[in-house]
Amino acid sequence: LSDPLVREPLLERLKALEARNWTAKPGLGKGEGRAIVSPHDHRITVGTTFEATTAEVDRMVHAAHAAQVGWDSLGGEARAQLLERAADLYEAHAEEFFSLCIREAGKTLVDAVLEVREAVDFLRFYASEARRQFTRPLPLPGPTGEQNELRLHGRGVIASISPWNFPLAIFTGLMSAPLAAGNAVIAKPAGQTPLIGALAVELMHQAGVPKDVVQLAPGSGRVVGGTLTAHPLLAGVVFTGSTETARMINRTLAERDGPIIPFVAETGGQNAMIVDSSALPEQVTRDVISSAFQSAGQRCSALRVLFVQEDVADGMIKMIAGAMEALKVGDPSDPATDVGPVIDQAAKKVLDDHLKWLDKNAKKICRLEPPKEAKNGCFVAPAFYEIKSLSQLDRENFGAILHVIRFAGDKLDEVVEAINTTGYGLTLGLQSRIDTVRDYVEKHARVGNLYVNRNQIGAVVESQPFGGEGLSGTGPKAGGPHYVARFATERVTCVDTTAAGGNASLMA
Ligand code: UN1
Repeated sequence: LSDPLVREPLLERLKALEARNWTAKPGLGKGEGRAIVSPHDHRITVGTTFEATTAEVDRMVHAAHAAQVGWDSLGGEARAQLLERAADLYEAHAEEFFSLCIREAGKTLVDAVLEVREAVDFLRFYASEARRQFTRPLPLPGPTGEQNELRLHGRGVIASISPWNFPLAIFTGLMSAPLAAGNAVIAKPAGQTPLIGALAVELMHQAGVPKDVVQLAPGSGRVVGGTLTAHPLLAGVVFTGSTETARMINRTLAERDGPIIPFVAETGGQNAMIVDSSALPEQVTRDVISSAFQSAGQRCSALRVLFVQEDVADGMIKMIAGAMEALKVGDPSDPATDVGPVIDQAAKKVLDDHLKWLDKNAKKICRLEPPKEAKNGCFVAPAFYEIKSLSQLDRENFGAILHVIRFAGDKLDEVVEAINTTGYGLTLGLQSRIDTVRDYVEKHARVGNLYVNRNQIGAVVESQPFGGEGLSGTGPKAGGPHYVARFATERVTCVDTTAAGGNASLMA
């Protein structure tokens, strides 16, 4: 993108795509229409979504249930090939996805490119997992004359409930892992970003995944999410979003009729970075800026609380504040923009309220100005405040607000304990050149992803399986070796291969 020969023609093609009017419709039926507007400028309408009603969701689950056995019996190899074909189609339609990521979700161009890359990685990786675990039975030990085998099968219909902050990547991950395992999927995109989800599902169908096997269910959490999770035919739920919504889903699952089913949730975080006096200041500055402010801080992996050893704190804080001043906040379709809008007015209000609280209870270090066009959009410019202790923050603040706390060099154990005490356990950054410090943090910090001497966002599928523990989610890790099997049921077949069959042993 830094090469004008690549960037300029791409920007022209993206400009041309702005004329498109997009639609998201439930898999079956019509539902009710609602306009989707751009978070950076509410005067721009990106398209229309038709929300699924309770009756439509019910019909979709029944159709998916009827189609699932056929999908499961295709086997891992055939499903892998279809997911790989979908990955090719995603790549062929990458620019439409860029355009939608920018306009519907307010992503910067760089984030839009990363988003499509990650979605394609999920499709290819879960395809390879279908091949690895779902094509041959696993032979199990046993005495001579007995053959034992374990096979993985899809469980049935899985509800895939995904967030707006990765409207393509996470949407695709949560849809394709259960598909790889032989399930039918009802994919509920976030209320803010159904148009991206609609294009994704359309490409799945074009790739050859049957229409009833993967269906789009746009709509509200209450109507679509509520009906899906309470449905007696449902065989599992996979969810990424807030910890509160995960609790609500858990309650619905506990009270519903029907089988006991798995719930895979990836939720919030209160992510910290620990910087000691052996860290390299330039590197810390670069990594803090991207961890805290890229994607306008709207990543569950993002850095919220920076712990800096007091001996180096003044210098570090100054360098970070200086680097913040260089960030450009504004229109996400401008390739020079570093920080775009937040997703909607409700998100902005929560962050603005937190900033008001910080103005009263913390020390302001740096706060950028929102851009001129802010009045038509949802902007919360990056902010940096010093607080006294982590216990002052009672919840995750999902935006570009960074807090810093100083700690004494001999109090590393207390810092790690404070981080564990939040109950969240998603990402943790550590900037230190001291091996014993790293060993200590690795042993004691209860987090899912520890990043040492680098930024703490942008987990790569397969190389850095992603997900937390405690209030941050159930696991297994997305993009990791245990994820797809979580959506499968295990069946063991035991065959007596002696001539006499099973009765011989009864008579002996
Ligand atoms: C999320 O924001 O919900 O590592 C999780 C990363 C992303 C985080 C996704 N994969 O930054």
